[in-house]
Amino acid sequence: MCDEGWLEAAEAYCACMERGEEWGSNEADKVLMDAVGEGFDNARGTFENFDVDGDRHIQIDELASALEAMGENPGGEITDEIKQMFTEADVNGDEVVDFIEFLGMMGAGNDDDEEEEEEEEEEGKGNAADA
Ligand SMILES: [Ca+2]
Ligand SMILES: [Ca+2]
Repeated sequence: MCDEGWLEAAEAYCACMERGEEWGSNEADKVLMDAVGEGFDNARGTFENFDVDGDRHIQIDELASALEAMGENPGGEITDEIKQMFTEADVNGDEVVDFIEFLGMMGAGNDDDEEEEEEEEEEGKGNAADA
C-alpha cells in the first residue's frame, strides 16, 4: 500500500548510514518513520540481523548464514542457489546488498498478499515496418 513511503524511507535510511548517523536522528527521518510504521522497523531489524558485521550491507556469506539460521540453507554454505539469490538481489552489482535491495529481495520471495499484475500492453506493435 505504501510502497513509495517505504522506498523513500529506505533511501533516507541508506543516506543516513552513508553519513554515519543513527537512523531517525533527524526530523525528516522521524517523519518518515512515522509514515511507514512498524513494518518498516521490522524489516530494518531483519536487515540488521542479516548484517552480522554491522557495515549496513549484506555480503553473500551473511546471506548464507542468515538463511542457515532460518533453516533454509543447512550447512550455511554459499551454494549456487544462494549465489543466484544474491545476484538477483544485488541490483546495482556492487556485490553487496543494501537495505533498498534487501527490501526488494524480501518482496520477491513473499508475494502472498499481493498478486502480481501481469497485464501486458501490446500497443504499438506491428507498425514498425511502415516507413
Ligand atoms: Ca555486512
Ligand atoms: Ca548492491
